[in-house]
Amino acid sequence: MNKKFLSKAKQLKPQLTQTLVEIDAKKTSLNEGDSAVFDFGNHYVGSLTVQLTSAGSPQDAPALIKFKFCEIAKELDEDTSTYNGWISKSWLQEELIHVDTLPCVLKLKRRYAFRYVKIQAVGLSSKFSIVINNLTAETVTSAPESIELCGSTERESKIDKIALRTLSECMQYEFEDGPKRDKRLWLGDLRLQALTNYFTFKHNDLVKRCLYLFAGTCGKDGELSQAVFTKPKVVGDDAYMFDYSLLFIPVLQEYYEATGDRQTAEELLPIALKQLTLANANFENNVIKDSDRLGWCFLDWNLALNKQCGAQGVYIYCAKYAVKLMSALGKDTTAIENDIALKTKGAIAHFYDKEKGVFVSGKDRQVSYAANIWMCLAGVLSAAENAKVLDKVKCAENAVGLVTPYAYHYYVQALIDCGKITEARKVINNYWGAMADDGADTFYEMFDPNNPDFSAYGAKAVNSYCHAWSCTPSYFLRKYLTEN
Ligand code: RAM
Repeated sequence: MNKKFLSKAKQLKPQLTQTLVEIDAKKTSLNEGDSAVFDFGNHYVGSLTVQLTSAGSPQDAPALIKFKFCEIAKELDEDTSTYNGWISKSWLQEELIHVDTLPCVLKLKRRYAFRYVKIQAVGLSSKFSIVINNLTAETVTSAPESIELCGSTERESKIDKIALRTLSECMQYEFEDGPKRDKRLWLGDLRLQALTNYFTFKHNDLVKRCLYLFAGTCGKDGELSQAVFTKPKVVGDDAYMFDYSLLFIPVLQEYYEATGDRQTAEELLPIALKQLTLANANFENNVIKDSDRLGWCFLDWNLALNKQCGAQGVYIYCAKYAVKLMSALGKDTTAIENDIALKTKGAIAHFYDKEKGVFVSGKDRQVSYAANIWMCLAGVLSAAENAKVLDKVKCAENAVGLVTPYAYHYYVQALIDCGKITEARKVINNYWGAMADDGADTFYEMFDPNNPDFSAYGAKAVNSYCHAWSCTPSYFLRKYLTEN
């Protein structure tokens, strides 16, 4: 723990703006077994207060009431009693509450992410019913209010609106990955949130706070955790991912570019560079070693994906950001540039399949979008060659596809980098547009257009439907796709 860094992070803790959103429940009356759904009309993050009374005879038994909070309408019908996913069912936003005395003002103290609230009278006596008078959500965010929408068509403006809401809902005391789950600061997610933030909310101190939270919690050897917990006290996760640790470098470089805050850049540069040194231990003859360990490197939630080639791409990509940052700070970059040249050579020799015209990964020489995207982003070939690579992947048989907006972000960026602007726009309109067509108020954690029920967790009841890493259309539209 670096106390100095953590005290900086503490000083930057933002105020949350609270807003009350009320629904008149029109005296909805429920007998035992009945339920009612209340629609707040948009996605919110906050707590809930419900005003309840009883009707009929005097209340001769406690009322046992179930609350279910849903981000999207489809979740309302999800049977969670049979949940068998591999992450905890405690993430399901459900409460079973006894109310001994009616009338009462029932405040549910937890913070939820929701648009819909389903209230079910699970246990009452036959002599009385419960009556719901009013629901109030006390919503919270640290995002500054209202940003002008951007987009060259109505559809794009709609995508922008949803993306902005996604980001602002995830802006709390930190940049959270998602307000339903895991409600915490993740490094890979932070990168995309920060990037979009510079073009939208410009809450740059929140990025700074998050940089110091990571820097203040790095392990003894200097490795940055994949995520940081801030409650009950600040602590780094005891898990590390190859790509996430490295992505601290672009986060820092882009922060410096956006703010000119040289002091922070100088102070955190050694930690950023340390990630390269540590990552280097995974290479042999300038080719990254493959690993079977689940979660050693993220890239995407497609569980079939081999990460070897993509990981090397991430390394080179991040090393180039280190060069950019060091050059801006007037430091000598020779050693890193030499390293990049060697790793680039290694990448082409080991992963590039000349015949197929694509990069392949792992001992089975897997062709995947993710591996090729990262090799393009790393720029191991020229932009013109990258354009061909991306075309080839599309035609490749059984190329492993992408299942998260996180991975789709990097796809769009790769397309833009090799000049395929029209195609990049198309991907945004099709992929994020499909979620908009699905009725999204905020964009999802995972979304596979070919398999709407997809969940990497083995059950979609725990999927998050407001996930910040999906907010980047607001970045792309402003930076590349809309004329001022
Ligand atoms: C999910 C988290 C987060 C992401 C990790 C890899 O569990 O919600 O968004 O960074 O996966």
